Amino acid sequence: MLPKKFIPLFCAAIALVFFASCSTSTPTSTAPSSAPQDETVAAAEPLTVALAILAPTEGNQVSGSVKFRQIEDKVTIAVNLKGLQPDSVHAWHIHEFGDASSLDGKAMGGHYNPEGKPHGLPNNPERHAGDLGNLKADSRGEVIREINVNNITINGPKNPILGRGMIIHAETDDGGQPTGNAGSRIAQGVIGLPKA
Ligand SMILES: [Cu+2]
Ligand SMILES: [Zn+2]
Repeated sequence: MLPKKFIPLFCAAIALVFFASCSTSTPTSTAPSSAPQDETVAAAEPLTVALAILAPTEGNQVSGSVKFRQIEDKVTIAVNLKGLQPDSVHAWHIHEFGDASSLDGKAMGGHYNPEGKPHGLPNNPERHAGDLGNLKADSRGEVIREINVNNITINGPKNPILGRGMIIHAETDDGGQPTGNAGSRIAQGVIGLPKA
Protein backbone atom coordinates (compact mmCIF):
# COMPACT_ATOMS: atom_id res chain seq x y z
CA MET A 1 0.00 0.00 0.00
CA LEU A 2 1.02 3.59 -0.65
CA PRO A 3 1.86 5.63 2.46
CA LYS A 4 -0.84 8.24 3.12
CA LYS A 5 1.39 11.27 2.52
CA PHE A 6 2.29 10.05 -0.99
CA ILE A 7 -1.34 9.79 -2.17
CA PRO A 8 -1.67 13.47 -3.32
CA LEU A 9 1.65 13.19 -5.12
CA PHE A 10 0.52 9.96 -6.78
CA CYS A 11 -2.70 11.61 -7.97
CA ALA A 12 -0.78 14.58 -9.34
CA ALA A 13 1.49 12.24 -11.27
CA ILE A 14 -1.53 10.41 -12.80
CA ALA A 15 -3.08 13.75 -13.78
CA LEU A 16 0.16 14.85 -15.43
CA VAL A 17 0.29 11.64 -17.49
CA PHE A 18 -3.28 12.20 -18.69
CA PHE A 19 -2.64 15.83 -19.52
CA ALA A 20 0.53 14.97 -21.43
CA SER A 21 -1.16 12.25 -23.45
CA CYS A 22 -4.04 14.57 -24.32
CA SER A 23 -1.83 17.38 -25.52
CA THR A 24 0.35 15.08 -27.61
CA SER A 25 -2.70 13.52 -29.28
CA THR A 26 -4.17 16.90 -30.32
CA PRO A 27 -2.45 17.22 -33.73
CA THR A 28 -3.81 13.84 -34.95
CA SER A 29 -7.44 15.03 -34.43
CA THR A 30 -7.03 17.96 -36.83
CA ALA A 31 -8.47 16.45 -39.99
CA PRO A 32 -8.83 18.54 -43.18
CA SER A 33 -12.24 20.30 -43.23
CA SER A 34 -14.68 19.79 -46.09
CA ALA A 35 -16.99 22.68 -45.04
CA PRO A 36 -16.11 25.21 -47.81
CA GLN A 37 -16.85 22.64 -50.52
CA ASP A 38 -20.26 21.77 -48.98
CA GLU A 39 -21.28 25.45 -48.89
CA THR A 40 -20.45 25.84 -52.58
CA VAL A 41 -22.68 22.88 -53.50
CA ALA A 42 -25.62 24.22 -51.44
CA ALA A 43 -25.38 27.74 -52.89
CA ALA A 44 -25.26 26.50 -56.48
CA GLU A 45 -28.73 24.96 -56.37
CA PRO A 46 -31.47 27.57 -57.02
CA LEU A 47 -34.73 26.79 -55.19
CA THR A 48 -38.18 27.88 -56.39
CA VAL A 49 -40.40 26.93 -53.44
CA ALA A 50 -40.43 27.43 -49.67
CA LEU A 51 -43.02 26.84 -46.96
CA ALA A 52 -43.72 28.17 -43.48
CA ILE A 53 -46.17 26.34 -41.23
CA LEU A 54 -47.54 28.83 -38.71
CA ALA A 55 -48.35 27.88 -35.15
CA PRO A 56 -49.99 30.10 -32.52
CA THR A 57 -47.77 31.81 -29.99
CA GLU A 58 -48.63 31.37 -26.31
CA GLY A 59 -52.24 32.38 -25.55
CA ASN A 60 -53.30 32.64 -29.21
CA GLN A 61 -55.23 30.41 -31.66
CA VAL A 62 -54.01 31.52 -35.08
CA SER A 63 -52.51 28.86 -37.34
CA GLY A 64 -51.95 28.27 -41.04
CA SER A 65 -49.40 28.19 -43.82
CA VAL A 66 -47.47 30.52 -46.10
CA LYS A 67 -46.24 29.15 -49.44
CA PHE A 68 -43.56 30.93 -51.47
CA ARG A 69 -43.10 30.28 -55.19
CA GLN A 70 -40.42 31.97 -57.26
CA ILE A 71 -41.32 32.69 -60.90
CA GLU A 72 -38.43 34.44 -62.60
CA ASP A 73 -37.72 37.66 -60.66
CA LYS A 74 -40.98 37.63 -58.72
CA VAL A 75 -42.14 35.64 -55.67
CA THR A 76 -45.78 34.65 -55.20
CA ILE A 77 -46.76 34.37 -51.53
CA ALA A 78 -49.91 32.35 -50.82
CA VAL A 79 -51.23 32.61 -47.26
CA ASN A 80 -53.87 30.54 -45.54
CA LEU A 81 -54.86 31.39 -41.94
CA LYS A 82 -57.58 30.47 -39.47
CA GLY A 83 -58.36 31.40 -35.88
CA LEU A 84 -58.43 35.19 -36.29
CA GLN A 85 -61.18 37.52 -35.04
CA PRO A 86 -63.85 37.99 -37.76
CA ASP A 87 -63.04 40.94 -40.08
CA SER A 88 -59.85 41.83 -38.18
CA VAL A 89 -56.75 43.22 -39.93
CA HIS A 90 -53.24 41.96 -39.10
CA ALA A 91 -49.69 42.86 -40.06
CA TRP A 92 -47.54 40.09 -41.50
CA HIS A 93 -43.80 40.26 -41.94
CA ILE A 94 -40.78 38.12 -42.68
CA HIS A 95 -38.54 38.41 -39.64
CA GLU A 96 -34.78 38.08 -39.38
CA PHE A 97 -34.44 34.64 -37.73
CA GLY A 98 -36.09 31.28 -38.38
CA ASP A 99 -36.07 30.62 -34.65
CA ALA A 100 -39.40 29.51 -33.17
CA SER A 101 -37.93 28.68 -29.77
CA SER A 102 -39.61 31.57 -27.97
CA LEU A 103 -43.27 31.16 -26.89
CA ASP A 104 -43.98 34.84 -27.68
CA GLY A 105 -42.27 34.76 -31.09
CA LYS A 106 -39.54 37.20 -30.05
CA ALA A 107 -36.67 34.84 -30.99
CA MET A 108 -37.55 35.59 -34.63
CA GLY A 109 -35.85 38.97 -34.14
CA GLY A 110 -36.73 42.17 -36.01
CA HIS A 111 -38.02 42.69 -39.55
CA TYR A 112 -35.87 41.05 -42.24
CA ASN A 113 -33.94 44.04 -43.58
CA PRO A 114 -30.64 43.16 -45.27
CA GLU A 115 -30.67 46.40 -47.28
CA GLY A 116 -30.87 48.68 -44.21
CA LYS A 117 -34.08 50.43 -45.34
CA PRO A 118 -36.81 52.10 -43.23
CA HIS A 119 -40.04 50.25 -42.44
CA GLY A 120 -42.86 50.60 -44.99
CA LEU A 121 -46.01 49.18 -46.52
CA PRO A 122 -45.88 47.15 -49.78
CA ASN A 123 -46.82 50.17 -51.95
CA ASN A 124 -43.56 51.81 -50.84
CA PRO A 125 -40.43 50.54 -52.66
CA GLU A 126 -38.30 51.91 -49.80
CA ARG A 127 -39.18 49.30 -47.18
CA HIS A 128 -37.73 46.33 -45.29
CA ALA A 129 -37.45 43.24 -47.50
CA GLY A 130 -39.75 41.48 -45.00
CA ASP A 131 -42.55 44.09 -45.01
CA LEU A 132 -45.65 42.42 -46.47
CA GLY A 133 -48.31 44.82 -45.18
CA ASN A 134 -51.65 43.58 -43.82
CA LEU A 135 -54.09 40.68 -44.10
CA LYS A 136 -57.85 41.03 -43.57
CA ALA A 137 -59.75 38.10 -42.06
CA ASP A 138 -63.18 37.22 -43.46
CA SER A 139 -66.37 36.82 -41.38
CA ARG A 140 -65.16 33.38 -40.19
CA GLY A 141 -61.77 34.73 -39.10
CA GLU A 142 -59.96 33.13 -42.04
CA VAL A 143 -57.56 34.45 -44.67
CA ILE A 144 -56.93 33.00 -48.13
CA ARG A 145 -54.82 35.38 -50.17
CA GLU A 146 -52.00 35.59 -52.66
CA ILE A 147 -49.64 38.50 -53.26
CA ASN A 148 -46.63 39.07 -55.52
CA VAL A 149 -43.40 40.78 -54.51
CA ASN A 150 -40.20 41.44 -56.41
CA ASN A 151 -37.81 42.38 -53.59
CA ILE A 152 -37.00 38.87 -52.29
CA THR A 153 -35.83 35.48 -53.60
CA ILE A 154 -36.10 31.97 -52.12
CA ASN A 155 -32.31 31.46 -51.91
CA GLY A 156 -30.98 33.73 -54.64
CA PRO A 157 -28.55 36.64 -54.26
CA LYS A 158 -31.33 39.22 -53.61
CA ASN A 159 -32.69 39.12 -50.03
CA PRO A 160 -32.97 35.31 -49.69
CA ILE A 161 -35.78 34.31 -47.31
CA LEU A 162 -35.08 30.61 -46.76
CA GLY A 163 -34.46 29.93 -43.07
CA ARG A 164 -36.02 33.22 -41.92
CA GLY A 165 -39.17 33.65 -39.80
CA MET A 166 -42.80 34.37 -40.66
CA ILE A 167 -44.84 36.39 -38.14
CA ILE A 168 -48.52 37.35 -37.91
CA HIS A 169 -49.18 40.29 -35.56
CA ALA A 170 -52.07 41.20 -33.28
CA GLU A 171 -52.49 44.69 -34.78
CA THR A 172 -52.53 46.46 -38.12
CA ASP A 173 -49.29 47.69 -39.73
CA ASP A 174 -49.76 51.48 -40.11
CA GLY A 175 -46.47 51.93 -41.98
CA GLY A 176 -44.99 54.00 -39.11
CA GLN A 177 -41.41 53.72 -37.83
CA PRO A 178 -39.68 51.63 -36.78
CA THR A 179 -41.95 48.57 -37.29
CA GLY A 180 -45.50 49.74 -38.10
CA ASN A 181 -46.98 49.63 -34.56
CA ALA A 182 -48.15 46.09 -35.27
CA GLY A 183 -48.29 44.88 -31.67
CA SER A 184 -47.57 41.41 -30.31
CA ARG A 185 -46.80 38.29 -32.34
CA ILE A 186 -49.77 35.89 -32.50
CA ALA A 187 -48.43 33.23 -34.89
CA GLN A 188 -44.96 32.19 -36.03
CA GLY A 189 -43.30 29.75 -38.43
CA VAL A 190 -39.89 29.02 -39.91
CA ILE A 191 -39.52 29.41 -43.69
CA GLY A 192 -38.18 26.02 -44.79
CA LEU A 193 -38.14 23.48 -47.59
CA PRO A 194 -41.43 21.69 -48.36
CA LYS A 195 -41.38 17.94 -48.96
CA ALA A 196 -43.16 18.34 -52.30
CU1 LIG B 1 -43.44 41.63 -37.73
ZN1 LIG C 1 -40.61 46.44 -41.43
